[in-house]
Amino acid sequence: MSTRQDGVIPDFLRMDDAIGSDPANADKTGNWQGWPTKDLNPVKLMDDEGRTVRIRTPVMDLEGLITPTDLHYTVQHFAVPPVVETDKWQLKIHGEVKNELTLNFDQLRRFPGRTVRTVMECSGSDATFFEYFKDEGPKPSRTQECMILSASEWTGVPLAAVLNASGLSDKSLYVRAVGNDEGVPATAAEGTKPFYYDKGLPIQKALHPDTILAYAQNGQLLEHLHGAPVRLLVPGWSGNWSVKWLTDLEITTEMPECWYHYEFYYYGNSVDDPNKELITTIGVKSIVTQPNDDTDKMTKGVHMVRGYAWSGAGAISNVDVSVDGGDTWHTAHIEAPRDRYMWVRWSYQWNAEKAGNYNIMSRATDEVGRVQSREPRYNNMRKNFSAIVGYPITVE
Ligand SMILES: Nc1nc2c(c(=O)[nH]1)N[C@H]1C(S)=C(S)[C@@H](COP(=O)(O)O)O[C@H]1N2
Ligand SMILES: [Mo]
Repeated sequence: MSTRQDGVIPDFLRMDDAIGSDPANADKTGNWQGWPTKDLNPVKLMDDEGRTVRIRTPVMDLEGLITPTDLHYTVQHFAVPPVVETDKWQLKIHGEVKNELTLNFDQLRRFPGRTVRTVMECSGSDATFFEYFKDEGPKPSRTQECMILSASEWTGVPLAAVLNASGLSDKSLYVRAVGNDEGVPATAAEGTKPFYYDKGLPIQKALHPDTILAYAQNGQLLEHLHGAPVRLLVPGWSGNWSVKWLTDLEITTEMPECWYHYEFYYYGNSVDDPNKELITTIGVKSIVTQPNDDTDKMTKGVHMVRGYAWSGAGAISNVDVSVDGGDTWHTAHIEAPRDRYMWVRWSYQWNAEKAGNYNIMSRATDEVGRVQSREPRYNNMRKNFSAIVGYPITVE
């Protein structure tokens, strides 16, 4: 990168207008390019070498729709796998196909590209609210804890293009996507052998044009923590389907028995529940970000209530806001665009004229008619909390 040094300005940086900076800036601290933005602090976990291995997103402090990549949450169940150089990477497509394929990075990028903007939510996001709703735990602070929820623009090639090139048959019904990270889950039965993270995507979702093999995020090649060189991206479905560090696509006739299917990311009452349900599409959900969830007092007057709303099943059609704990609801303004997989920002102008106690809530509805629920869908794994949360506020 070229910077101005010792008063020598290379020709390509020269412009006709004056260069320099207002003298007042000399007193200001901070990095020039970033100043004077508010410092955003994701919750982070480091490995022994001081490298970031886990990130939680400060959603309460975000503006706009795209989560900057360094604030985008990360989840991986096993240790972060070794870095694979892009030019050494290979993807094997095998199993129930006419031609088994091995693609390198260049060959993958010869397929026509596609960019998808989507919210990504981990099934474990907001899990502590299940205890809170049962009066078994304190109220979680999304501000303090940050969230396992983000949104990005992902660029890659449709998985369908690669599958079609390998030749599918009537018997090609699932795509088992395998990552390069290996381990044994902490809760696995004794004697469980180490395995690579994998998920078995049904062919219908695999062939959807928005399901992509992504190699870039927010305008840059993927970072290692997000699954470089190439990851699967399954918009609308819970984050755990978007397998990172892809090595293999195994096409199968039967649903493959992936450990994370019915041992971890499922709905049920217990591990032995005979009616366990695989978690796929994410719920319809909204959160209030302003006032943030650590605020309990406000002054009389006009306040903007703001937040995000999203759904895995379709665009958001409606957001309603209540300040009286759900007795009466008011239509919030939804800020464009309303993209199919993205969250929307919404706002509601609240004229808090009278002192007293209030309880702020938001309720999202999506285009297929799903309405955010008051009661959580309880399940023993505490997955996919999406219920309406109330925020008590005293106006003084
Ligand atoms: N290979 C691999 N892919 C994975 C996981 C994993 O443990 N290993 N975790 C999944 C889960 S649970 C989530 S929520 C998303 C998170 O993607 P991100 O870290 O890029 O945000 O990745 C998914 N893909
Ligand atoms: Mo997740």
